[in-house]
Amino acid sequence: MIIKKVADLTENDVTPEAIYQARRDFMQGSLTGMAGLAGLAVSANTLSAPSKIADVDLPSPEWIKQKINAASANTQSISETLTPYEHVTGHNNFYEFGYEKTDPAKKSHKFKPYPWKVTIAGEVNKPGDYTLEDILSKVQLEERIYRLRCVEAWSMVIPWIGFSLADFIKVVEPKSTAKYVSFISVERPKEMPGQASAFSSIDWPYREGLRIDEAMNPLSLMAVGLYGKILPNQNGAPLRLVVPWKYGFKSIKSIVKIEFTEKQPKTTWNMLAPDEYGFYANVNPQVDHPRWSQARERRLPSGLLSPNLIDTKMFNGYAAEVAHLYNTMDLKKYY
Ligand SMILES: Nc1nc2c(c(=O)[nH]1)N[C@H]1C(S)=C(S)[C@@H](COP(=O)(O)O)O[C@H]1N2
Ligand SMILES: [Mo]
Repeated sequence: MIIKKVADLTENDVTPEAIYQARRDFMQGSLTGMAGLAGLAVSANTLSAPSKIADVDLPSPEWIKQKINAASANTQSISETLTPYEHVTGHNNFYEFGYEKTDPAKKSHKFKPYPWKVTIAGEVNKPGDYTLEDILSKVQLEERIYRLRCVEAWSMVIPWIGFSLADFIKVVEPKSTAKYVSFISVERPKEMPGQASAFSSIDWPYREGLRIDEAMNPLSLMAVGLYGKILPNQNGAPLRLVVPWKYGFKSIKSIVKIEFTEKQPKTTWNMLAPDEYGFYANVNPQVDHPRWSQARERRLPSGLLSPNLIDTKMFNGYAAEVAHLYNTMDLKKYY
């Protein structure tokens, strides 16, 4: 592989995770690679014309719109510019709907996120099925502006609407044996063309996990909206995790199950390529991905002429809030 200077990197150099995996499968002679190869040409960002956020009205029950409207406003000060709505909702990773960045926006119309329920299982005193309405009646919604840093070295700044994961965890009362929290995404191949594809290299459903102290950190957010509106399908409707100090793949979308476990749970990208994607996946400019540098990132919107490269910060700029969680760990080993 040709090593380029970071300044010369374009989207085509930083191969999306799944396409890389498909290419690797192909080299090993499996059928899954064929589709991957066909998809190798990563399309340029052809985003549709900006929509006025005020006009955005996604189909959803009235009760959730009201909850989102009543969410308390963001209070932290943030000096960075918000990534425009059309980029936040037009450039996505959601492999259930396809590998291309524009697939989730284009191919998620059939997906029906309401009504919704989440199964709580494992080491808790209050397991069971919780409807979304039930969950939202027990927590407070607020706006939080977070950076989102994808492992592919692009990033955005997104105003989420959500609730503190810790607040909901307290509701279900974990036992002392609960050391990890595992999250599972929805599996609906009839509504999700990426899951229906025989060429997908992912073993569905998508899964992720956190250590319980990471899950309880005040920064860990469960999002139900963005830009003051309900979460669009392509961003993980109706309920997704946002862990801003970790690479984006930890922020699992469309969650249907949360299980409290004694052992570290399996996670999708780690299962696919353990040398490249660890369980921890903390944003760290000093620990490079085996195939590219993590020292810098392209802040979207970014184009060929104005790539908008910025330095990546330790823990994505959240070191003050989370560095203590990893005091005794070698972050090169636990990447
Ligand atoms: N279920 C599921 N969750 C997922 C993904 C996915 O493919 N499936 N992609 C992850 C990756 S790699 C990133 S960068 C973020 C992107 O979130 P966004 O599309 O809302 O920006 O979602 C994460 N959550
Ligand atoms: Mo990502």
